[in-house]
Amino acid sequence: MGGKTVMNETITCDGCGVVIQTTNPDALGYAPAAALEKETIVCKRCFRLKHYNEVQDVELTDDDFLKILNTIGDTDSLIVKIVDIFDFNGSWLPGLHRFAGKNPVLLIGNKSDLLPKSVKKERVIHWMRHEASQLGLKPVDVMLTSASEGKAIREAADAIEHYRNGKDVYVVGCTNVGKSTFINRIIQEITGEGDIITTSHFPGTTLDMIEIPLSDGHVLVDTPGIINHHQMAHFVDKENLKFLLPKKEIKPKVFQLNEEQTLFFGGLARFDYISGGRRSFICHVSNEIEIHRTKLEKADALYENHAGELLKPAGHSGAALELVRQEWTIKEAKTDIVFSGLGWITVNEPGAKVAAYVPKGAAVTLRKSLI
Ligand SMILES: Nc1nc2c(ncn2[C@@H]2O[C@H](COP(=O)(O)OP(=O)(O)OP(=O)(O)O)[C@@H](O)[C@H]2O)c(=O)[nH]1
Ligand SMILES: [Mg+2]
Repeated sequence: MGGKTVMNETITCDGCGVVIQTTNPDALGYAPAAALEKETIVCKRCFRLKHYNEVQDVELTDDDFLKILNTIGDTDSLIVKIVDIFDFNGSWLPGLHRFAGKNPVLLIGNKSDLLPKSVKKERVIHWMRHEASQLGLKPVDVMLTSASEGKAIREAADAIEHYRNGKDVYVVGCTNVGKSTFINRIIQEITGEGDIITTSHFPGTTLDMIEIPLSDGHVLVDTPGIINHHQMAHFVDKENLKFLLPKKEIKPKVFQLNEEQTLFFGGLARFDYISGGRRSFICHVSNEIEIHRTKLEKADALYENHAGELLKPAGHSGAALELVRQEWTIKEAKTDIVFSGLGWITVNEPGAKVAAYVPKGAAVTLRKSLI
């Protein structure tokens, strides 16, 4: 690990994969000439991310990232697809077959530390396998890890070694699912070296492929995450991302609601309980997001007057978001109403008439309960 990554005489950043240049401090990939003498070379953007948790915007587009990933289809390799178990559908990456080609796929649900401790791991893996098959993917195996806490990393590394059959490995997935954190952990397991690759809660941290040499001359490759514009993270300001992404185990909050009561999730989403008698709703959202209860008849005015203040975070600069409403009568016992990227509400008994509101462009869906 470490050392200069020389490909066609270009030097790339060990943190994000971008090509290093030493001439323009404001352009992508800048590093002062002296930095090239170091064993680990990082660009200015990675340096600032790591030390100040501050992100420099880049001019790379979705197309640039797709172009990078499209080269994987022509390889003979193992694909490790990582999803965020907290935002399974939002981080699913529907177009995988387009760039994975015919290569086998190992599916990993990451961020297991966010699920309540009472949840059985086997159940979640079973649920993931079922969802994957519904979405048209037949993975060679399904695993559940916590890259940040180092849980099941050894098992994942062993599975990768087993399924790669002496080939290269590409780790792919949506932005922010924890690909780089996962690879850092694997490196740590094997070599003992600490965080080499830059990770952050900002979408779009890794900018190009980063090759990690394996013992047999093959490589394990970190890739830039595809940005899913439907994810909640894109509706809030950078400084509010930290409220959105949970860091710790989610504590389910139970609300006993009467008919015609409303819950607000900060200023980002709204849930109306319309009819079905007094009943309980179990909310699984980041502990940092405040849930505010009110009467349905007062909800519109409350949002109009207090989005960004009482109901925060809201949209950019605290502005109210254009929330789009969807209504259902819950038909199945144990249904989750999923606010993509924000969490979900579990409804245990059928018969409730409800409405959910999310920012225009974000997704809200029903699913068989995860927990
Ligand atoms: N709770 C929790 N957070 C995690 C875990 N793994 C990664 N994270 C956090 O998720 C965020 C994104 O992690 P990265 O490793 O940068 O994600 P990535 O998939 O490489 O993102 P891109 O490079 O943008 O594609 C960071 O804030 C990580 O700390 C995990 O297992 N549990
Ligand atoms: Mg990354």
